Amino acid sequence: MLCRSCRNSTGEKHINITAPNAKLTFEPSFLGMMQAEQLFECLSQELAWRQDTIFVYGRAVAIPRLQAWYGDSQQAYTYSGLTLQALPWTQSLYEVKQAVEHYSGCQFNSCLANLYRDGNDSVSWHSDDEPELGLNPVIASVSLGAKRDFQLKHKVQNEKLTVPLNSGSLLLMAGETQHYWQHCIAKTKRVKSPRINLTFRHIVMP
Ligand SMILES: O=C(O)CCC(=O)C(=O)O
Ligand SMILES: [Mn+2]
Repeated sequence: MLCRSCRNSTGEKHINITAPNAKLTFEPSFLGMMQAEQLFECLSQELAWRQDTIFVYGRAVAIPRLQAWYGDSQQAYTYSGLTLQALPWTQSLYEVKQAVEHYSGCQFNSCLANLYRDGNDSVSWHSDDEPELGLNPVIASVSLGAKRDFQLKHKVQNEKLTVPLNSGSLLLMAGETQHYWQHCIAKTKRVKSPRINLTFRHIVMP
């Protein structure tokens, strides 16, 4: 897998998003349009999408999206009382991981994949701050398919940001971002088509 940014060594396409207590780098064309489209088709077939439920106040609630968890062997990830055991990397997911590592200079050992079937699917406000991600984690987020707004809000200051995540884009969140900011993908009537998001993470083994 080739990514356009890796071939273009000028680095001019990076957007460093300036916000307090955040380190956000956005690369709108990490993958070419055709490449992103092919990858979307491939991953929508290839990944083991599952409908998970979480427990909210003791009640099982279906989460509003499908997801799948991949990674190096033995990786498990727990959030909201749900533990996902990592499946072994598929060939195409592994190639994306390598491209993201090459671009970012960071190593990742797992990936949470989300499939938003349409604008009715969402992820609510949260930070990627689970203890197994360690202090100041780098989260690398690749988007494929429908464009969705990634919203961020500062936990203390009255600051908000919206990054429209287009197909083929890469958003890197690093530094103190997860301590100070929450993010979400809100439901929207505007979007009728599906989107896949891949968040590459490094899980610290206990
Ligand atoms: O779909 C996205 O862009 C965000 C997904 C996300 O925040 C997560 O999986 O933790
Ligand atoms: Mn997140």
